[in-house]
Amino acid sequence: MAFEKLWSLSGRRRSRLIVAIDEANALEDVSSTLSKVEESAAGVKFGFPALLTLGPDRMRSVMQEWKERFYFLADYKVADIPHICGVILEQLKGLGFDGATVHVFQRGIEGLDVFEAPELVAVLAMSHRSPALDEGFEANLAYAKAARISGAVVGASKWRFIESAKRSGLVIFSPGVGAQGSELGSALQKGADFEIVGRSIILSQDVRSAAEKAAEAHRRTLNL
Ligand code: NUP
Repeated sequence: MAFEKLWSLSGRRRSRLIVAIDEANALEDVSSTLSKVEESAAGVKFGFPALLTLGPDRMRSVMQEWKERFYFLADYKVADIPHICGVILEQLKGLGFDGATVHVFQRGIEGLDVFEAPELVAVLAMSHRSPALDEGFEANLAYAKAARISGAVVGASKWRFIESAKRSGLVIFSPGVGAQGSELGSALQKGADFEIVGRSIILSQDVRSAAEKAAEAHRRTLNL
């Protein structure tokens, strides 16, 4: 089953929360940050800020230490020629990531020749105004399905796209909640499976209770 580890942690914690850790202070003391969101989040998302702050060695050891407790999603929106996508995805898997975001508009993902890659999550619709991506949404969705990708990023405010990706059976990850303006739980209500939340938790004075509040809002929305 796709995203088995994520669903298992999600069930155990009654959580549909993935916390994006992009802020310097939270990254410098990353173990403390992880311990504050441990009871509320099923997953953690690291992008370039985490890699450029921690470096690959520290990132690997952090994920090794916490691998039983979080699903780790790599958010590098990989979009290169198939060979290089494969090289990058193998390296991300080697660092300890369980899943990784990829773009699909460039095509070629179906031809990846990789030994071991993280589970792929196609960026189908972003949370900001991104007309070029939105215009290609249905074609990119059909392509992602044909390429046997099981997950999709769809911005929390793009309800029509959430519904469409849901009908296709993809596991949907929605960012754009909190700091970018969408209400907690609003994407879940439209059919998203997980909400990716960063600054509204990480920059809070009390990270632990902000994460717990988000998880509670999700529990109420979905009756978890
Ligand atoms: O469309 C996207 N929007 C988005 O915000 C795709 C993403 N991957 N993200 C990521 O989600 C973004 O890189 C950040 O790490 C997180 C949202 O964080 P925040 O706006 O809740 O702080």
